Amino acid sequence: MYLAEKGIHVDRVMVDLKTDEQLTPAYLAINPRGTVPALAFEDGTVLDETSAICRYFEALHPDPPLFGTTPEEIGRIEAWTRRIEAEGYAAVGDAYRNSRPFFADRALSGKWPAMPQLPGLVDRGRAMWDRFLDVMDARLSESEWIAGGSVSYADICGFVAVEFARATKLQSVERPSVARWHAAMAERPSAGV
Ligand SMILES: N[C@@H](CCC(=O)N[C@@H](CS)C(=O)NCC(=O)O)C(=O)O
Repeated sequence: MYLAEKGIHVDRVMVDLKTDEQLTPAYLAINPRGTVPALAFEDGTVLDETSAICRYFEALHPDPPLFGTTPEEIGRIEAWTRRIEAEGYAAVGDAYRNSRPFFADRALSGKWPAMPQLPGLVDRGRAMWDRFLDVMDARLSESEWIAGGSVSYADICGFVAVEFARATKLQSVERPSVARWHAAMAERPSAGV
């Protein structure tokens, strides 16, 4: 979604998570962490974090800016992005990974020693998601976009978190300001890619 917003073309290879292709020797030779996405350079360097990959492209192509330009914008976008990752993604991830039989002994994504599922994290993840949505709703009742007056990487992160929650049937009571913002994000051409 970030690349589409920026109009950046990158050669991409799909990795099929449904068949655990990310854990095959061929993929682990590229990214030993066993997660997607990964950005591989010809010199063998690999970036294995989504935000880091986007920051790399932002440094190469600053316009249109999605990580802010003023010190205040940059700080606000970073603060919201980290919160969405640490609270939103974590909540959905905990509820999802600890409840699906497919992830038995693989409660953490990527290549780890056996990691048992902890059933208590399912309810905790749901409660965390609910609280997180309250915070998002309050923020979006006072601001058009998550980090301020224009769309930013924080909105992409937040949108993906909400989509992930919907896909895992986590969505609870509809929040009016989240709904308004979500509809605006869903209309962006980048949401369709
Ligand atoms: N913090 C990493 C997380 C990457 C991650 O966990 N990706 C998931 C897909 S959304 C994955 O690779 N899962 C592999 C697995 O479940 O084994 C990032 O933002 O790039």
